[in-house]
Amino acid sequence: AERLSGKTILITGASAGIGQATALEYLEASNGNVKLVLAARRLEKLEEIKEKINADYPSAKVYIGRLDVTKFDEIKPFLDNLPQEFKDIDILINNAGKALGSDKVGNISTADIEGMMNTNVVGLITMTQAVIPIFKAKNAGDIVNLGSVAGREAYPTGSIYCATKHAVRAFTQSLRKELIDTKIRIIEVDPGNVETEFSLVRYKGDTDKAKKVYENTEPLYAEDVADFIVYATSRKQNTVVADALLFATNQASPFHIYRG
Ligand code: 8X3
Repeated sequence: AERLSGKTILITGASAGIGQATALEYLEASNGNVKLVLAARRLEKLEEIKEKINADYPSAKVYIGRLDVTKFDEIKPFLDNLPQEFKDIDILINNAGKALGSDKVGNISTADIEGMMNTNVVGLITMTQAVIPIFKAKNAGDIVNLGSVAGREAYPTGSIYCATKHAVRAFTQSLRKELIDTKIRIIEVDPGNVETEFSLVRYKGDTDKAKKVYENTEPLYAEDVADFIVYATSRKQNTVVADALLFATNQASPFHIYRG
């Protein structure tokens, strides 16, 4: 879309899944006419993605950088140290996030609790706080926060993950209200099941358990969510897709999934 032309887009968790797919979708939608800042912990993965992008879209400008959003002190320096031509961010995709484990309350490890809280909540908040001054200075910019159906409906064995996504939702709503007198758009995208590394991470490498989540379903894929994110951020400036719940056609809640 023409509205995306020349935009600088920062994506966290860009090495895989929805983050990676969103990077590629922006390139496709703009014919390579965007500047991408791809941040993730796995720099090797980002290097592969950059190579592929350089081959497919020679005109595209891509900056990759190692960033762990749970290293809160590194977020602001990451932005400050961006090459000049990537500094003026127009769209922030707060995508980095994860579920860790499926234990019931009483058995959840502190490491898992902190892993989810620090990534999904504190990391997202810290990144947002770091980018907001850039947006306020030009009275423009889009923030897309990746929530989840888990931020609307809490389910057993997901207490912490659900709590983090409810937190994302509350933070997002407050932020949108605070920015009511600006042109900054705050967008929340809440997917249901999406077949990515998500379940493999949740079940800590148990491929059988991870596969079962999507078995006999037609799930959403990362590309489908990416397609929607690009749609949401390329609406006319007077329109904000404030809030969207995104399901595969055969899903209606965390536990209403048709398995034909
Ligand atoms: C991921 C979807 O249903 O596992 O956010 O919470 S679910």
